[in-house]
Amino acid sequence: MLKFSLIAGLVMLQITLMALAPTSLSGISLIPKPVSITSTDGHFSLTSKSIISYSNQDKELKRLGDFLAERLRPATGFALTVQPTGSKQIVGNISISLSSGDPLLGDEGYLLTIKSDRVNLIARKPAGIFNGIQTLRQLFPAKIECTTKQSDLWQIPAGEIRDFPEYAYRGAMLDVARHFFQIEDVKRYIDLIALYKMNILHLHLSDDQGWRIEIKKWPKLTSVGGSLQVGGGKGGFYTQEQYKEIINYAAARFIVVIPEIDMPGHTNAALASYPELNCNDQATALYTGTEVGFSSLCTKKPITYQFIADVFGEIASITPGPYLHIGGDESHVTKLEDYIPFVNMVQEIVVKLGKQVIGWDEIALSSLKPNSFVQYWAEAENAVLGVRKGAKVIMSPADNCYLDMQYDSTTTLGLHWSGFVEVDKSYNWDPATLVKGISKENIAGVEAPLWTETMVTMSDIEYMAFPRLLGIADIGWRSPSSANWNEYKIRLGNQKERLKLLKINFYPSKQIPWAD
Ligand code: IFG
Repeated sequence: MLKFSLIAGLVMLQITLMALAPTSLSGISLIPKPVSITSTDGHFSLTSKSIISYSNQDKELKRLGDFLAERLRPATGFALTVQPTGSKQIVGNISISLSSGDPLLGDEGYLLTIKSDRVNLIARKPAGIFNGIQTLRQLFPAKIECTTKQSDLWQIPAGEIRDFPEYAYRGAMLDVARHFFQIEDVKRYIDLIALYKMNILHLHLSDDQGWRIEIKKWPKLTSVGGSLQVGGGKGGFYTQEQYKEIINYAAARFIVVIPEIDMPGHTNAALASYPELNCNDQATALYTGTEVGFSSLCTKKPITYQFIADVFGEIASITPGPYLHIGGDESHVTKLEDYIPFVNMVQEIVVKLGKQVIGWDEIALSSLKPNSFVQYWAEAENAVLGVRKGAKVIMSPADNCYLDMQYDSTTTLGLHWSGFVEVDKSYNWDPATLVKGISKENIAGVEAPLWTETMVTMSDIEYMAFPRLLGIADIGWRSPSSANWNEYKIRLGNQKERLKLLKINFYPSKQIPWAD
């Protein structure tokens, strides 16, 4: 009798769980929204016997197979061994392989085919496999993100997802200068932006309140300039070894790090560290307030350019990515006739180092080097000027993308100089039509800056970045024709359990129908 009731109970559990499983592949809420999803009958079940196989004895694919296995093992409790293809093929396999068969997929796209007996993930490049893995994670029930074994049915409805990004540059910026964030927080931010297929991390490494990267030739930049932060608390900085650790952690997730050393403005930390960088040869006091636009390197002094060459020289030598960000914003105390030749000189230094220049939109006032990017944040006419001078634009309009803008007047963190930015405002904009004179072919992509004048902890960062960052990630990836707030807000609401299981301290906006 007991045996019978036990079996009956298990059958009931199976039926209940089956009932909860999504009925079709296209019924699953994915962010970013894939380009195309085709549902077919049946479903794939991951079981304790499943293995992850990778093709061509490719060590990068082996690493990606391990990355996938490490994300699926905790919640499933399955061994999920990672083996080269050719080992015995059993039902329940996940196979990953490279194939140049589908040119439209580009470097970051993928083809994910889910059949009842196997899942095949194909891409032209490893980055595509990585993006397919992020989608695969979202196809399993949200409990896949648990760190302990769950008694869930690890099923995915059958079908096919063919996917590739709209923009090549899909970024998030983290200001570690106003408040310093330890390397663990930066790595967590990298993990979180990678979940949503972002591929750029722009680190704002210096400002009036702090210098956060070791420069061996100018050690007081960190010993003095890195000692404090907004509010007067203990600051901090990354040694070059730690910076390289961040670079490698990001690279393993196909994220390029863009270091920014802001100049000529936003430089009080440097000016407080070295008297000779000041026109009057007197070091300024360290600054722990939140005003902007009051500082400037001394554009007249040759030592200023030696300083810049040393700084960017050391940073370029430990930055594999092609870009250096020179800032250039809010140089309110630098005369325009000094600002323009200064920015021209800095661009020469960057290009001599073999890197591409990125700057905030004000740098468009200078004569831009080829292959430069202007980052549109406040003045559309600067960005349009940049386009006229042959630059590409990174779209970061403060009205939509600044994650430090308060959601509304009750938000205790953040600022509101660019207005309140609720979740709909960060989603309801189209980079390709926002500014007259800037069209799709002028745009490198999108970036969501997070300034930290008012943010002290990772929890603060998560509260302001999530869920708005997901909308900007969606804009960067999806095809523009799929822009639809009423559809998106439901898709976002269905991410609730996943966000909670990832322990993300997200803002539960009232605009979103958060799923139970
Ligand atoms: N503008 C400043 C940032 C920061 C921001 C806060 C840019 C390019 C206001 N410059 O945004 O340093 O203070 O919202």
